[in-house]
Amino acid sequence: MAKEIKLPQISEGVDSAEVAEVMVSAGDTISEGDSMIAVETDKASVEVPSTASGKIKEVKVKEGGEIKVGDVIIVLEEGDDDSDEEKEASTDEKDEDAEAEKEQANAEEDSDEDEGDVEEDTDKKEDDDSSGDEDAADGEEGSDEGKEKDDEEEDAGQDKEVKAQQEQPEDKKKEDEKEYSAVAASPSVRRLARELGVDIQSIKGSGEKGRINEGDVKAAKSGDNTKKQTPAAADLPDFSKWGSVERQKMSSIRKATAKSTSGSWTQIPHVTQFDQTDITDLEAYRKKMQEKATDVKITVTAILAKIVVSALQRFPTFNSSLDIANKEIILKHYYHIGIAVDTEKGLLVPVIKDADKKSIYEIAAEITALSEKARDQKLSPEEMQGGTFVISNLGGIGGTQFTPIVYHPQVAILGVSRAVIQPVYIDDAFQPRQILPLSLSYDHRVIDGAAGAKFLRWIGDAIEDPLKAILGS
Ligand code: CAO
Repeated sequence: MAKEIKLPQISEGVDSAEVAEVMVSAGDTISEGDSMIAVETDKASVEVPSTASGKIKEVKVKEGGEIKVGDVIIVLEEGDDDSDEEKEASTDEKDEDAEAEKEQANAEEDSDEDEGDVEEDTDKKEDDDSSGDEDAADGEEGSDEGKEKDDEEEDAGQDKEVKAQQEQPEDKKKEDEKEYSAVAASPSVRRLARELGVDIQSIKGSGEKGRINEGDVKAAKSGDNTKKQTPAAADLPDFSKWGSVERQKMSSIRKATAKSTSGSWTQIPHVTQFDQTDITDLEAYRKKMQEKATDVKITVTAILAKIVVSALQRFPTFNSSLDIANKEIILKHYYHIGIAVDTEKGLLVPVIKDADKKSIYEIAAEITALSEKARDQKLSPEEMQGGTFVISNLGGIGGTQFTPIVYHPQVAILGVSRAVIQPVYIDDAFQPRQILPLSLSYDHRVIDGAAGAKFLRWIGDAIEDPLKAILGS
């Protein structure tokens, strides 16, 4: 009898996840509790065990795909609950031809599905492209109508090129997927590979038709049984030619950071403005505040969050997003400040909601609570959403200056480096003052250089002389 094994609720508030690894294939015999797939969410990476035993009739998920709670992962033929390795091996061998046929059929089915995806994606890209072309046209003189026909012909040619460029990686993806589904190994062998941290895709199987056994995995771990990485696979040279290398899977946080930073970097024309401010008096004030607050640590970041909110209220464009398709700037009337937090697994940016309505004490307590949650990987998606501006304080770690990347779809980010005591010439004499370096990166489509310099100077002035900043000189 066929039984469908579905994705259970992985964790609270998480309804979908990315399939990071498929550990089983059609024809494998699996026992209850054996891992079928590994999924990754923003918060964690989880292996999903089977809730029944039997022989796998069909694997319904693909590596890299999205899966929702309740979606079918595998279809089992129940009753074949024999986890004995010997039997498993002979069953595997007997079924190998049928399995290969099934894999071939699956691969063909997948490639049909993929073709649908390519068309859908291409259509979407065409839409995106047309808005991009519109923007480009806007920047030119003359009527759009008069140019329309020429533009259409030109666009058709460009679209063909875009399609051709897009289809290439898709074809390669199909090839990669076929290769993945062609890896033949039992669940116990796959488990061993995971335990040893060996990428099963890279192992050359010594069994019949390239089947991978335990010995192959162990040999791969010691480094002498891996398939040669073709440079084309990742568009990289074979680094192992020059010395020993190790491949590490990117964590979900690393993947999310890679996606968001490269999206921001490619979409946003960045400018970074540098400045510095004398934080000596503010530090003295902070220490006084700290004496009154025994249960919360008043930090530079918390005070800066409050000052930044005042700056955003005076310079509303910095608290906006650009809607390029509609050629509008969306000004937000709320002040949700993201705080970049360094965690063992990578960068996370929890958000202090309505920072304008909170005291420095409340903001300080919230930063402590959210950064602890971030480091324990306990942040909920809501706690990381809705930010309007980010503060990235690297000063506790060190460095003299850095250029932060704007957090798309926001338009600006404040970088804070390490405050150091420096001699400053005041009233005909050098005096030791604590100087805090600041850097502001912004989207030049929305913010001009003069505005960037004024915004950052206002923050510097507010730190040095709050009364002057608030009341004006
Ligand atoms: N200059 C000098 N010292 C600083 C400082 C600065 N700019 N900022 C903080 N410090 C000091 C603090 O005073 C504190 O010293 P004490 O322990 O002696 O009191 C120490 O550094 C540690 O600060 P903290 O971490 O307790 O508190 P914080 O509010 O300043 O920082 C947080 C909180 C979450 C911003 C920080 O822990 C963090 O993760 N920073 C890294 C952010 C990051 O990775 N950014 C890069 C993102 S890429 O754009």
